[in-house]
Amino acid sequence: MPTAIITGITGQDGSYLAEFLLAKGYEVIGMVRRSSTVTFQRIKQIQDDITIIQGDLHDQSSLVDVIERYRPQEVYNLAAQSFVPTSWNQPVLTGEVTALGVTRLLEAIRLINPETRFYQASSSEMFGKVREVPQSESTPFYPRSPYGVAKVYAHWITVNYRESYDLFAVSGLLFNHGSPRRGLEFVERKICHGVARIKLGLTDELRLGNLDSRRDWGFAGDYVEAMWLMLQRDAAEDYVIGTGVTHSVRELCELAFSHVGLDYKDYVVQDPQFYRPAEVDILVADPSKAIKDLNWEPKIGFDGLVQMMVDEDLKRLALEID
Ligand code: NAP
Ligand code: F7E
Repeated sequence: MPTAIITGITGQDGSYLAEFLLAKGYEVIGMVRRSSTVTFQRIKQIQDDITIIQGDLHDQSSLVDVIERYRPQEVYNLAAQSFVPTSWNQPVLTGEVTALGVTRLLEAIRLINPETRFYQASSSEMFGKVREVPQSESTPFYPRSPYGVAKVYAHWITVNYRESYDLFAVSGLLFNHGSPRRGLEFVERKICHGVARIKLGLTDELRLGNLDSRRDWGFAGDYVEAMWLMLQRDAAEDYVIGTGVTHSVRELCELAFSHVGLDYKDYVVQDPQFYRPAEVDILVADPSKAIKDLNWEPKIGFDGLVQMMVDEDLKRLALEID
């Protein structure tokens, strides 16, 4: 039975990846940081099937301890300060966790168990002010936030450890992916959750920022399979993962509201507090390398994702107010 360690297992992607690896017969070890409150909401359904160990990307010795104790075949580094606006408020913390945390983990692997295969959760935010459309593995980076800058560092340190020490270390350049487990602060969940609240009469407005920015949104459950596929290859290479289709935040609003028979113009209020100091205007993936090498394709598209998220939030909220 292969062993995999997932950092960030309590996050959206960590929970889907853990379920995916369990179904493949892996022993799954989830690294979680200490918190005064329990953060296991997304993994409660699999808690008896996984092992939880404490560790923090700030703390080198905790990472050494995790690698030493489990000597995993695969490590998936999903932990990060992942919310872009927070990265302007907490740029140093974002750099410590999202950038330097990766070096700490790679060092632990290099020193203790260099046979371990390593996946780094890189991001389309690295393309930022895009140099070409669509974005592929060879598109130059131009990050627009401290988060994007930290992810560029994390990407290059992963490439560098592969080239310097011959580690099997890969970087997955994933475009936006949501799900009913997405954090409430990210725009697709904020909109779908807001629509459900409005439909159920819990509120009568939804305050948003820039409606014109465009993203390539996919379903998180599809994207964790691509992470795993990257680590099953003979050679370590980096891959862009996305749907190849882009939509504006406004289009997302239109679709989510119309799914429940409402018009977004009656409820959405634009609020300057949600605008960013520097925006990423358009992202759209060219996933052709992943389609060819990994035989990977997204199963759920934009419409299916948005409808699933609205329906799940309607169901959940209806139960809560029952
Ligand atoms: P998420 O829901 O925000 O989860 C982040 C995880 O990181 C949580 O489990 C969090 O733990 C953990 N974490 C934060 N700081 C930590 C620290 N210092 N030490 C250990 N763990 C820490 O993020 P996600 O959407 O699942 O994304 C997973 C990864 O993919 C992230 O690296 C993100 O930047 C990257 N990514 C995401 C997308 C996307 O669209 N979702 C696209 C491209 C790349 P707590 O539960 O304790 O907070
Ligand atoms: O913003 C606009 C906002 O915060 C998307 C993370 O998972 O994906 C995510 O980063 C767009 C931006 O995601 C609101 O200005 C308008 O243009 O959902 P978001 P993100 O910044 O693209 C990448 C790939 C990651 O790696 C990240 O970890 O939506 N927008 N109004 C808004 N965004 C938010 N959050 N809230 C609003 O009210």
